[in-house]
Amino acid sequence: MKSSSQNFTKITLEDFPNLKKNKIGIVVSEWNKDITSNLLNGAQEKLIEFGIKNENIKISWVPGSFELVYGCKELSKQNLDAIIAIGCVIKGETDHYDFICNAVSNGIMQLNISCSIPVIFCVLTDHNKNQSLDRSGGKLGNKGAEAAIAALKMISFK
Ligand code: DLZ
Repeated sequence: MKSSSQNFTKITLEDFPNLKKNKIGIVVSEWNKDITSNLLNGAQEKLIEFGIKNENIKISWVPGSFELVYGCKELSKQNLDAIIAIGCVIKGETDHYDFICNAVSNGIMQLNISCSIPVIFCVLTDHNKNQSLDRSGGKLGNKGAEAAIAALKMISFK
């Protein structure tokens, strides 16, 4: 299996020596829950591996990826250091896929402009379920774990 962090510069525990007090919000979409649950597990495990306390990870569920933006906006009012938005949009027979992908990616980009904390984009936008399975703990790693690393890097950036 590919390393979940191979697209990023390699990091070690020493890169993030003191994350005991940092708080991270994760907003997760219920749509395609089998996939988003795996992404959530990947993110949570990676955050804990690097020293974030489990009680400092606030997880909130929303119905679908379209609602991730509102969920992240609400969580951004709490005392958190970063937010990860987790969703999975799979192409169907209509244009719904394009509308949701555009809305959620633009919405999260806007939050990154308006909020004082980073909002990490962990939304799979796949053409079929196999692509999503490959990226949520399958042969292409776990994008949730990659999103967790991105969140930690952005906390240290700040
Ligand atoms: C309606 C819909 C469809 C067709 N497909 C997906 C999807 O693949 N992934 C996803 O996260 N959500 C989907 N949704 C639900 C929308 O995101 C949203 O929850 C509803 O349109 C209600 O606003």
